[in-house]
Amino acid sequence: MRKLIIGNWKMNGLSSDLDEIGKIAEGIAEFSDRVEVMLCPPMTLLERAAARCRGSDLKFCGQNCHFDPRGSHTGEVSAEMLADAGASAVLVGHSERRIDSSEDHDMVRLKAEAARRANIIPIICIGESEHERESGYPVETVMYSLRVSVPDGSPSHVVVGYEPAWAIGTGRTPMEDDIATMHAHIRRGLIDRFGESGRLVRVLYGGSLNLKNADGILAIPDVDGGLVGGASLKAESFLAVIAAAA
Ligand code: 3PY
Repeated sequence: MRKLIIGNWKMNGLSSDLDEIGKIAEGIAEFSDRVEVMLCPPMTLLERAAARCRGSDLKFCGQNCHFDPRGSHTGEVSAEMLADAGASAVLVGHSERRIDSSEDHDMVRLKAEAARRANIIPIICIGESEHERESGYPVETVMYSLRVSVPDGSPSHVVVGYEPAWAIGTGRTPMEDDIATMHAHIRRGLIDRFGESGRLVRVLYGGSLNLKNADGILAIPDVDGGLVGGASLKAESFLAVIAAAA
């Protein structure tokens, strides 16, 4: 299985950054047989970025979607619209959305189902908060989010992102052993629920993944790739993380 690396630009990126996206698209060519790469630019750049990189191996991903295909939801975007703009996937349930927009597991599952209906891949993010970690039950918390956030039905074309919320944008990362334990639990949870197909679901690590820690984290068993925040904003550092996955 090829590793999957996804760059999450969050609320960063103007038209002047399209050249940087072009550099990423050119730079990944040498890794394409070993690593699949997606980028989540802001919505305002998605269509132009996808058009500019057409013909390259770089795929595009939305950062969020609504669970309805269309309707009276001012300011929202549907999975269908993302597909129409050139996205092959969408992040659902990123911890920043769970915190800023009070998204719960049920809503995340509805969004994941909407993505599947629109034929794009839901990247379903789960992970414990600092408080949940300190309460002593981070595994139970993450396993519960996995159960409720991931829809029933075939898990093919579903990706799970394990992102401890306390590691997002903080520069802190869990110990490698803790990442290994959590990923092993997630894998077991997927197999218990989906049988052998649970082995084929890619489980990514996200949370302050950068060029310094990528080698170690991406070598952990059951870490099938990564979600990269700040380090994906520049082609040079993003390509260094991609090289670590290759
Ligand atoms: C981060 O590492 O900051 C992320 O949010 C990745 O999705």
